[in-house]
Amino acid sequence: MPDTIRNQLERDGYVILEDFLSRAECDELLDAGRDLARNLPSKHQRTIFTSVDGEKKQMKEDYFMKSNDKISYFFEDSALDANGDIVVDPKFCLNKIGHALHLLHPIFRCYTYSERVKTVCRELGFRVPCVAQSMYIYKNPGVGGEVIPHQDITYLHTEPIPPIGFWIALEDATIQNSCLWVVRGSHKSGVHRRLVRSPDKDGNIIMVYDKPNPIYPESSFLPLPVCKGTCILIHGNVVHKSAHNRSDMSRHAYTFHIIEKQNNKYSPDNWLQEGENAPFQNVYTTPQIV
Ligand SMILES: O=C(O)CCC(=O)C(=O)O
Repeated sequence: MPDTIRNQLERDGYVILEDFLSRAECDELLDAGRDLARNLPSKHQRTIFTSVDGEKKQMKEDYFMKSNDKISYFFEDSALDANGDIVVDPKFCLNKIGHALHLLHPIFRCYTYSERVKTVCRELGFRVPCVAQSMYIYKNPGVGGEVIPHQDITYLHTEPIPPIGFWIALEDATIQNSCLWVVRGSHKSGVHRRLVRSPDKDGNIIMVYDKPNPIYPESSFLPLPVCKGTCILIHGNVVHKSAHNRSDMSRHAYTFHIIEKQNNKYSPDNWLQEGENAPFQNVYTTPQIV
């Protein structure tokens, strides 16, 4: 069988596309990410994002739930004190920005709806590939928090065709500065857990996990160090993670998720829903705005 990206994704659960962006293109995105980080929200609007023990906390947050159609800022757990004051170098205080960069920011929009993305979607066999969300991930030196092992389908549940993540390294991602780690082939093991809207409509918990996160043996993970400009395609069911960045180098990345809209069910229980201001736009028919 020819080693097409479709076959690789089916076999391994991920695909490494080297030189997806040039160094200059990465620099343009890096500048955009750094520019955004220079305009931090005021003290009372600061929300932490951590995948470790903040899971429940941020799910209650309106700010998180309403970020589907906004450019919202999420801080590192260790960057804020209890009053919301920044206790690290402010240029390193962000965990990520999301989840509508692809709709609202001209530079991120241009790269998300690019010819290269369309080509990959065609090669993967998508019929109506739509962008559901986008994030700029900072993974800043010293403070960049751990991302616990997870499958993206836990958060963006679609059936029968899983979502695909495009994860683009804007800087070299190494073991030292916390590259992605994957469990190769784990996408063949079903959906391990789901984050769903809470049935308790009167309570203040909006989202709940249906089960605890499974324990994945450390030895099953494979590191994916990649050069600046590489795109890693991530199957929605493949287990992946990244460690706390304890190095003195940042590891910025831009990522977005594509879902198939034809003959595929996007769960109404997902935290992120399509809205008037957050349409899931078709990659093939959305023009690239330069
Ligand atoms: O960039 C990272 O460190 C992890 C990103 C990730 O796992 C995700 O977005 O699903």
